[in-house]
Amino acid sequence: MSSSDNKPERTLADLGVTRPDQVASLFAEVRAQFDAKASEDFIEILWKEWRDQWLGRKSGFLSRITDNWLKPAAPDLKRTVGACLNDLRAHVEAKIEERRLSIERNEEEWSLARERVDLSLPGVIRPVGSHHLIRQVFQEIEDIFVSIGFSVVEGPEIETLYYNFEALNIPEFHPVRDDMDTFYLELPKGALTPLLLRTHTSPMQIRTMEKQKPPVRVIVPGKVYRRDNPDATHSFIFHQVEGLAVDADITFCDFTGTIEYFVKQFFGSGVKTRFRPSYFPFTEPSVEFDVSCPFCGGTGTAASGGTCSKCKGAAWIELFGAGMVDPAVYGFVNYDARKVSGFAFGIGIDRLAMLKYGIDDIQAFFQNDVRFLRQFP
Ligand code: FA5
Repeated sequence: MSSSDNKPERTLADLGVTRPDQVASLFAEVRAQFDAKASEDFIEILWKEWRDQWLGRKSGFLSRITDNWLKPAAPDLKRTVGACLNDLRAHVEAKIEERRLSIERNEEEWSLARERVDLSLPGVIRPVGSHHLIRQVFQEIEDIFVSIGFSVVEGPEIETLYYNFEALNIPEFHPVRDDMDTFYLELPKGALTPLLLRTHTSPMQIRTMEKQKPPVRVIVPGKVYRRDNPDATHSFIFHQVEGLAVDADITFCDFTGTIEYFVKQFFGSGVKTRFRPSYFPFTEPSVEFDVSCPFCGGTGTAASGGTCSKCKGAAWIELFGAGMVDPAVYGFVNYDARKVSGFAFGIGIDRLAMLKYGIDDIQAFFQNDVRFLRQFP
């Protein structure tokens, strides 16, 4: 009922209603107005407002009709007003309840619809991370060496001069230090010994032998640091895997056989290895291992007929340094050089990975460009 149409606020006498048929048509008018509203769409809050407007105890339309129409009605109209009011009340209450139920039903349907799981919808794709290629190559190498009896150990990246140089037979003014004179840590005044970021994983040869009596068979994967200017094959952080085997009767044949086994497992049985004399202060004799170029099949000629771009026509690619452990090193770890022998190697992992996976620039490993990383899931 509109507020301008405030008939329930006035008495029947005021409204000029004096006959029962006028009463009936007045109630019909009120009922029509109620019905017009009852067919509208309700949300719960509007339904409550509507309910109170009609059924509110004091100011609801039905209470106003009771007070203003029924109570003061002339005796000859009272019966008709009473009957019409009862009809109207029953109608209003039933309709209001009906709408309440329908609101409740709608809400249930809504919440069911909201909660319904549509299994036909595409799933949420959560990107799964993967290991960095360097980590994967570490794993490949570890698997190969573990399968022939080596164990994996790790060591500190911050080293003393003793482990990084001296115990490896590199005394203070040895020219080899020039390449490796590298990142020193700023220490508080009075610190006992300078510390540096290790330049190779070889200090772990010493740390391992200090802890363990022969036989020793370990590999040491890890990060190393050098003051090298970055270019396509140099980085100031890179990765190595150190290897060390020491026992009562290890020979040069054991050494080359082990390396050959590793290289064939890693690159495939088609590759050949060779070694050339080299020099490291902590191995004697020292060698550089080369592998026949896996890209041109060790011919130096690319499939197109031109020079192989990977080995530059040399047919061989330098792999890593190695050698038989220099007896002088055993002196630093209290091994009896007359009773033991062994070999050691230090593989540069970044260059090895570049070679195997055809990567042209070492810097790609450190740039974290997902377009690069995604190529090695
Ligand atoms: C050494 O570091 C010796 N410790 C290896 C060794 C261990 C010899 C045990 C004998 C016995 P070298 O300086 O050559 O050796 O480095 C080993 C490998 O590290 C190189 O073959 C190369 O693959 C890699 N490497 C060296 N410098 C860099 C650099 N700046 N960036 C990326 N890789 C490097």
